Amino acid sequence: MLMMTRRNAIKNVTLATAACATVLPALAQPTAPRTAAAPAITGPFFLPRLIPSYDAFEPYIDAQTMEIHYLRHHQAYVTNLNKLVADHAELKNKSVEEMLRGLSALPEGIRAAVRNQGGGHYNHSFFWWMMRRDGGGEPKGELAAAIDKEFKSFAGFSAAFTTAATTHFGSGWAWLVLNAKKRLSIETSTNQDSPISTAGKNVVLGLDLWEHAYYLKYQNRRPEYIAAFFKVINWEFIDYQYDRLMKA
Ligand code: MN3
Repeated sequence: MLMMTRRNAIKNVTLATAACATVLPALAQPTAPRTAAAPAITGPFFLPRLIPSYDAFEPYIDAQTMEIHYLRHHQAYVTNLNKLVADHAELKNKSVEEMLRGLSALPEGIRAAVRNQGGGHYNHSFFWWMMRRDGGGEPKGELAAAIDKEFKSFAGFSAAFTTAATTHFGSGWAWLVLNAKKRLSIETSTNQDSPISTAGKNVVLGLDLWEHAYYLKYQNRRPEYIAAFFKVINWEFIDYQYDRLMKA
């Protein structure tokens, strides 16, 4: 477990609520000893406690990658976002989701920084939810029907998602997005750009395509990493997420 005060733990739950718009206690995953202490935590935003253990997704996503990705990369977005908020009163009292949905309303001088650091925090907070130990398989219920309608079959969806993720040039993310008309589509974004910065769009599923997400284990073999991700997808959460967005 991360060494954390009860107060911080409560704040982290609050953050998870803000970042993911939902918390699913039923999906709480088993905990296991972590291999490194958490960094000092300051500021209004915190690393969410969403990873059961760094080796939870072995052998598909290796423990060292998870630890560096979570404690170093995600923490850096959190730290930088906190610096921004400390320096800019107009960001006070906004959730990271509000910032990203309202980028155009922000002063031009800080827009890119919020987009990058806030996007990094939001996307990663979501990403940890999207995976689980013994995950994989296929969605059920309404999402399964919607995927069949849009992509003919789950195989059609996974093939299209894999192609988009494989051919995306450079760093970014691959997404399954629900648009304002409640239709599903696959898209990719560069850097830490989030689909939610486009009006009416919401994220159903996302995959981190930055090399820091896979290079230690897969080096330049991004297609193998994408296939591995499909083995750990937390479809229970994705199904719930889709149902919630459809009712919104
Ligand atoms: Mn990342």
